[in-house]
Amino acid sequence: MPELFIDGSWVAPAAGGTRTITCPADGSEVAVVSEAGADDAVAAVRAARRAFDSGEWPNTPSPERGALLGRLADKLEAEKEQVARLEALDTGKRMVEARIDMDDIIAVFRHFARLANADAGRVVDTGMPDVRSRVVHEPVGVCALITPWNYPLLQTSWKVAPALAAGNTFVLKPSELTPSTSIWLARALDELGLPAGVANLVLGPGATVGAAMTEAPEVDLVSFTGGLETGKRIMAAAAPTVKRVALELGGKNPNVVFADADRSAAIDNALTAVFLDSGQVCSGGARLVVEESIHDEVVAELVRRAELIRLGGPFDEEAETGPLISEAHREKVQRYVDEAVADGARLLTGGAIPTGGDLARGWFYPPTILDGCTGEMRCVHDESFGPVLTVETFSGATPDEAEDAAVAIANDTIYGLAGAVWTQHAGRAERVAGRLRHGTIWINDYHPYVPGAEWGGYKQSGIGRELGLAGLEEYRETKHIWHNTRPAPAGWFADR
Ligand code: TXE
Repeated sequence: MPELFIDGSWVAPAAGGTRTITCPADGSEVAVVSEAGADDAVAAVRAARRAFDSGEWPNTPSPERGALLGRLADKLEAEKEQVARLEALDTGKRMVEARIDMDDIIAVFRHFARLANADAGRVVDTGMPDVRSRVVHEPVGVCALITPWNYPLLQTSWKVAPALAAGNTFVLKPSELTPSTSIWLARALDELGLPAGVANLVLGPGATVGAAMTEAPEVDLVSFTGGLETGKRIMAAAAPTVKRVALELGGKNPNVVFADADRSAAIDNALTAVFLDSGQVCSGGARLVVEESIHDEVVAELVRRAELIRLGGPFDEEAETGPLISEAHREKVQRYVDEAVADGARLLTGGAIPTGGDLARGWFYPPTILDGCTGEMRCVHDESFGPVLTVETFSGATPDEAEDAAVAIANDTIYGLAGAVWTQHAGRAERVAGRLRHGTIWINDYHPYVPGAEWGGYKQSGIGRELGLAGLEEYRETKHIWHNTRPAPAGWFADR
């Protein structure tokens, strides 16, 4: 069966293209899937338009829309192991992480299943007894959903679940590198009886398929998660038809450690912050900003622990993290490290591609720590999106000055997705959390999130929010309805 899902049918690409998907951990073939062209994307967008304009889904009662998402969560729960395996093979990540991703995805579907019939609108008091004024929510329309490769089905669930809960139709384009779980999703929605044309799936490269979706005049909203440069291109492509855009464009996230922090918790979490999923996490804590007085001790311990981290493929029970997504991505990470060293950063560990044993078959890169970094270095202000920790220090003649210095460094970035502060001083924790210009702040923790809380970036990390209630509102229009129950002439212009 071909893997494009357009207007309720599984169809082959018009030009008959295919793509071989390989596992980044060992280069083995995972699948050969259909590869769409721009024409297929346009056909999918038009199907979604028809399903929105004349189909039943936008007018399906919201509790029914929510119930479908609940059944989708049940289905994923039942098929969790199989879907986790698909995700692990496409991304190279360990099965244990893929299973955690599945649990997160189930929670996301359930969150939006619950929200589907929440917050239906509100009545506005006009102060006029004969006028009923109310604000109602309606679906935005046709959504183009474009997702990346690091958390393929999770990022997709953040978009598909609210899009469906709000009554929209959509065309989904996953990363060309990791399509398998999006194919599972389209099959699941088909089996659950979603009307034809509501959910459409096209597979293929961003430059052709993705661009056709963002340019199509029939699309009302583009929701994109990916790199900053692609995000700018998408905004520009959406501009001529003034589409709504929702963008999550990654971050360069500071992890600020004060001298009074719980040392062992701060060090242990600093490792997870940056090396989880080999650094391919938009909220990864790739910038350690540490108070000078504890720098040596913290960094020495980080280096010791980083060198203990075991790399391996999806089914290696001993492995603690996996490969990078592709050879091209690994080369990019290596360039950042080489350039940092040339700029004066001190390479304390890592920094070289493994050449022996099983690791040589995949796109592995070792946990890497660069000390003596400054804000001018590209490795500090650009997203390397690999297992690379840069270390910057701060100090001050007084505690307040140290606090100001830490905040200044942590905010010195064009991004603003996430950050953390480690201190046992409650007042300092709150003050710093309040001053950091990032969309998520962890105090004495790193990485956890819940579907009930909004996620998204300040500054160039993006536009809009996913999850929470705002994550549903992205997919809703707001309409004001004014009803005069006692019509009368306005009398503004004279009746001559
Ligand atoms: O991402 P792209 P890439 C960052 C990270 C990484 C960099 C580049 O720094 O190194 O981005 O990664 C589709 N019109 N993040 O090149 O290009 C593409 O097909 C429409 C952060 O893999 O942004 C894929 O489906 N779509 C991030 C999706 O965009 C286009 C996660 C993401 O790919 C397109 C991943 C176009 N012109 C990478 N060009 C995060 N925020 O978590 C590409 N695409």
